[in-house]
Amino acid sequence: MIPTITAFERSPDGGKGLARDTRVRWALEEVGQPYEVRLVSFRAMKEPAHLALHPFGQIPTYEEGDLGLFETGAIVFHIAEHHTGLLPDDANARARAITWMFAALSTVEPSILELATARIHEADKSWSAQRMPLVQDRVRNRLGQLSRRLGDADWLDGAFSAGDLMMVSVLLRLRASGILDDYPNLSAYVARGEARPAYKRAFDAQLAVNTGSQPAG
Ligand code: GTB
Repeated sequence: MIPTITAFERSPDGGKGLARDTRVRWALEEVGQPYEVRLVSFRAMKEPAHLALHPFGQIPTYEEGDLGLFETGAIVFHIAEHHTGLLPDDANARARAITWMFAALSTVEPSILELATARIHEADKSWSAQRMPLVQDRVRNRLGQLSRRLGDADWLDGAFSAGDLMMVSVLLRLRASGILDDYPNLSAYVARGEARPAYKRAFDAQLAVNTGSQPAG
C-alpha cells in the first residue's frame, strides 16, 4: 500500500528542506518505498479533517490504510520497522540506533529549536541580546558532547541508520546560524547525510513543491 504524507503547500523556508516532511521523505527514499503527498495550507492544518489526523494541527502526517500517524519520530520509526535499510538486524545494534533517534529528538533538537525561536521570533525583544548567548551556549554544549562521541566515525554507531537520519535532520536546522562550522566533524557528518542519494531525492521533491519545478531524475 502506498502511504500518503502531508507537507506544507508552501513552506516558510521556500524549499530549503527544513520543514519536517523532509525527514519522512528521506526515510521513505532510503527504504525505496514510493509515497504520495497531500499538500496542506496553514489554514487547512487547523481544520477538523486535519486535526483528526494530527491533534496539534501540524505537518507531517502519515497515512497507510487504516493507520494514521503524526510525529516524525514515530513515523520514521514505523518506516524503519517495516522495511529493511534503516535499522540493523542485530537486536542490540537496533536498540542503539533507536536510542540515537530519541537522542536526536529529545536531547539535541530542543536546544536547536530554542535557538531558532530566539533568532526568528525574539530578535526584536529588549532582552534578546542578553538571552542569545545563553541559548547558544546550550546548543554548543550539546554539539560538543555529540562531536566528542562521533569522533572521526562516519556514523554514530556503525552503519548509517535511522538514528543518523534523525540526527542529521536535526542538525541541518543549525546551518543558517553558522555554529555547526565550529564542529568540523559534525559539519562533515551532516554533509555525508546530505550526500546520500535518498536525501537528495527527498530534498529535490520538497524543493519542487516550493518552486513549482519537477524533481530531477
Ligand atoms: N514534533 C513534531 C514532529 O516532529 O513531527 C513537530 C512538527 C512540526 O513542528 N511541524 C511544523 C508545523 O506544522 C512544520 S516543521 N508547523 C505549523 C504549525 O505548527 O502551525 C517545522 C518547521 C517549519 C518551518 C521551517 N522553516 O521554514 O524553516 C522549519 C521547520
